Parts: sequence; structure tokens; C-alpha cells
Amino acid sequence: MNYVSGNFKTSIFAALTVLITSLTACHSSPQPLATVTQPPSDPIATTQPSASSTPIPPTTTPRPTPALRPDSKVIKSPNWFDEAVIYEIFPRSFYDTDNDGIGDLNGVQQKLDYIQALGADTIWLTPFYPSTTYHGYDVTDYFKVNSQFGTLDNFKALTTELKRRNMHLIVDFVANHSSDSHPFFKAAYKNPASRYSQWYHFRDKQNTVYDSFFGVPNLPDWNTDNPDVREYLINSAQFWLDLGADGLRCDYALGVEAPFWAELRSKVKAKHPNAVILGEVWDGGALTLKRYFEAGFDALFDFPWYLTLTGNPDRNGDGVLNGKQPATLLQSPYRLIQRAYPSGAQLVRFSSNHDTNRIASDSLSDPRRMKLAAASALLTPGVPMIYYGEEIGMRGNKGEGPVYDELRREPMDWYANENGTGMTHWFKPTNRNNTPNDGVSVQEQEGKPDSLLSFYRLLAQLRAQYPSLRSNDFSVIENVGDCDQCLGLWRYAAGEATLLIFNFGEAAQKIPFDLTSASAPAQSKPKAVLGALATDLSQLPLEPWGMLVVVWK
Ligand SMILES: [Ca+2]
Ligand SMILES: [Ca+2]
Repeated sequence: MNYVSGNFKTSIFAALTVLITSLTACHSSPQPLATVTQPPSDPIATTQPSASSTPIPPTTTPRPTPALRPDSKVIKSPNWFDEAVIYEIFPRSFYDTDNDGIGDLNGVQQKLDYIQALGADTIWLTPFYPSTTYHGYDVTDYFKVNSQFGTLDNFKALTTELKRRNMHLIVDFVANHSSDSHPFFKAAYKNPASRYSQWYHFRDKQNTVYDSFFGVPNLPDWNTDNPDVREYLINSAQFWLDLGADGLRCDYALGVEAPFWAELRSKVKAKHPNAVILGEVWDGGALTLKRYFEAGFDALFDFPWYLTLTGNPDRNGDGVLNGKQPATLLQSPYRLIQRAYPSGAQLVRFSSNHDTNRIASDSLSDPRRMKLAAASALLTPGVPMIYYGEEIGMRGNKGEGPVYDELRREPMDWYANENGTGMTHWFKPTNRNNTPNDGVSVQEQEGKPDSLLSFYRLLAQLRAQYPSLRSNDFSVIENVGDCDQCLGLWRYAAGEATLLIFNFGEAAQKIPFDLTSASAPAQSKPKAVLGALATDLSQLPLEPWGMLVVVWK
């Protein structure tokens, strides 16, 4: 049975409660986490970036973290990545091509036109390797494709087709832990004489007590202090890059020591200089992100921005997006790009992923807020990411166990009635978030100018049309009139400037903001590409949860 029914990243928070009570009595054999019924403790309840929100280390042994350096070094992410738009796919739920109800690699390949129409040119695939769970983050073979998703030949065909389209693929890289069904763990468990005894962190002479991801027994931690383990894991990363992948999304990077990431970077870049190394450092603290950039990541997900926008990832409506905090808090994540992180480092901007409540739920199903979240993620500095189904407003809320994260990874809703070619149906409980004829499907939104899908495609067109919406040259507007529910940014490219103002509040605004001021190029007339300008150019009108994007060209 799959007792770790959700991906661990958010079961982290539930597991913490269990962990704390079970640390003193380390599991002696894998036990179901049947006791995970308490609501999660709330380590990231604050939306204020804070170094103290670092999750509790998953083992009884404190893990060293990379040292801070006074002089941030330059980390240059690959050029192709700087203008990328990522589409995150949970393959099981995306598109099925062999009628077993499970999405597959061929299905991803068949929907590339759809993905490109969203302006996305880079796909991040969550794990598609052999594993014992539905989510795949417990890998049993780092060098194979899970037969449910296809074959190595399917993978090669996908990368070939992506290259033909000038698209890119980022694969998930799980270096913190393996599955307890991984052959090396099975060989070493209860067998101290095994050659793999030193590949994990066994804590007793019988090899029955071991460190694992947040105490989850089926996810034993790799011993990355062992050079053989590092070589094995790094070889697996090279294997997928050799087969045509363009980057690694490094799962739970916080769990693995800095020297490992430095070694990974040096070896990967020697062979694949244009591969992107993207880290999941789930932390609201900028100093932590800074340390991990310096450990060797080209890019990190902007969790400080995400947590400020949405509040608690498991609770809806409690962040800036819903007016619960001043939007001026969102200024800081952009300033950090210019002032704190290494020059050339890249931030991935996202409003939900497979470990969080979906943004449509967090927006309380308000189409204005969904569009505001989309525009603020896709048009502001950073590399935007769209979580599959976000573009049609698929809802997703953490369940109350034993099934929880599945409810944020539901089958992509291609059709009004949930039936048709490619539709997956591996998960269809009656309490799911997305149902037939609810307006949430590609079919119901296709061709409708006011639909969320059409809005995402409009954002894609704007990014394609205006280089300033893809450049790293920007400034944060300190005061947007007196509106502390507003965020304002300038973005620049050669001969072009764009003003972006977002209103994260329920009150309409009239912002005294003189568009004839020095910030704008004097030689051209402003054109509103989202929202509308008033006749009086000294005043900017904003609807509740509205936005204004003005281009000078
Ligand atoms: Ca299938
Ligand atoms: Ca639906």
C-alpha cells in the first residue's frame, strides 16, 4: 500500500509532527504512517521572509549548510533559461496514449502544440522513473523509465521532438533519498556486511535503524558523504542529460550538503555547459537561497515570493493575493535579485506546484484573482512556471489523509465531461476538486475570449511581443501612490519600457502617477496592453484585483 499517499514535500509538514514524537524511537523497520492525522504544524505560517522558517532537519544528525560568503560570486544561468517559460507536468495526470488511464511520455509529446500555445518552451517533468508510489519521488532505478510512462526510446523521442521545436526538458533529480525498495537499500538493510552498508545512514549495528526523509521509512537518505554514492547519483544525472535532457530540477536540495551540489555542478557543467541546475530550496528566507546559489545552483524557485503571495501553501486565501498582507511585501523578493543573490542567478516564479494548494483554490475561485496571480507570475522579473491545469483554473486542495496530495495532482481536465482521447482516470474519487461541466476544462475554455486559458495565451503573446517582459533589467517602484495593496515595477529593454501595476485589493484605485515623468521614454506614447488608461494621464485607474501594463516603445 502506498501509505505516503502524498508527495513528501508537503507531507513534510504533517510528518514533522510525527517526526518530533518519533525521533527518540527511530523506526526499526518500515511502518505505515497511520498516525499522520493531525493537521500540519505550520512552519511557514508567516509570509514574512524569515531565516527562521528553515524546516527542521530530517535526521537526528545536524546537517551542515553551505557557509555564507561576504562576496557573492557570479552564477550565470544558461542563456536559453533566462527567457524560458516552464510548464510543470505531473506525467501520470497529463495525457494518456495507450488507454490505461495513466498519462505517459508519449502523451507529453502529443500535447506540445498545446504547451507552446501557452508560451511555454521548457517542460519540467516530475519523476518518471521506476518507483513504488504514484508520485515517483521514491526512485528504485535511477537509469530507467517507469514502464507505466513508457520506455527509454519514448524518452529519446520526446527530447528529439523538443529539440526540433527549440524547446527544453528539465528532469527531476532526487539526490536526498531513494526508495526503500531500491536494490542497494534492500541489500544493505539488516545486512551490515553488504557492500552498500555505507551508502545510507544506518544508525545501529544491525542496519535496521536509518535516517530517512522527514522520518518517512520508505525514503531512506543517501549517504552523500560517500564518494561512491556521489558518483552513482551524478552519473544518473549525466545519463539523462546525455539522452537529451537540458536540466535538473533538484528535489529537496536543503537535505543534501553543499559540497555535493558543488561537485554536481562542476561535473555536469564540464560535460553539459548549457544544462540548467535548478534547486528546490523550500524556504522563505533569502539568506538560505543565497547560500544555495553559492553552493552551485543556476536557479532556485522563488519561495519567498510564492509564500508572500499565497500565505500558507495548505490554506487558501491568506496571502497578499487575497489582500491579507500589504502588497508592498512583494517588493522584497525582486530587490533581492538585485541586491542579495549572486549576479546572474535566476529565480523561478510560480504561484503553485504539485506540493501546494492550486492557485485557483488559493484565489477562492475568483477569476480576477486567478488572472492577477497569473499576470504577476508571468510578467514580472524571473523565469515563470505554469503548473499544468493552472491555466484552466483547476482547483486543488490538500486532502485530510490518507489521500491528500493526489487532490492537487488531479487528471488534467481536457474535456467538459472528463471523457475523451488522452484523458487520464487513475484518480477519480467523488471528493475530487475538478468535476464534469464545471467550466474548468480546455474544451470549455477554448476559443472563449474571457476564459482563463485565453488570458494565459494573451500573457504569452505579450511576453513574446515585448522584450522588456523577458529581460533582467528592471526597477521596483517604492511607492505606488498611497496604495499599499499595489505592486509596481518598471521593466526595460533596448528602446522599450514597460510599467506594471497590480492591485491586490478589493478597492478600486486611482493612482496619482504622472506618466509624463522621467521614468518613461519621452519619445513615445504609452500604450496599455492590459487594463486601460484614463484620459487624464496623471492618474492610473485600477479595478479591484486589477492590473495595468503600459508599454512605451
Ligand atoms: Ca498511459
Ligand atoms: Ca471540469
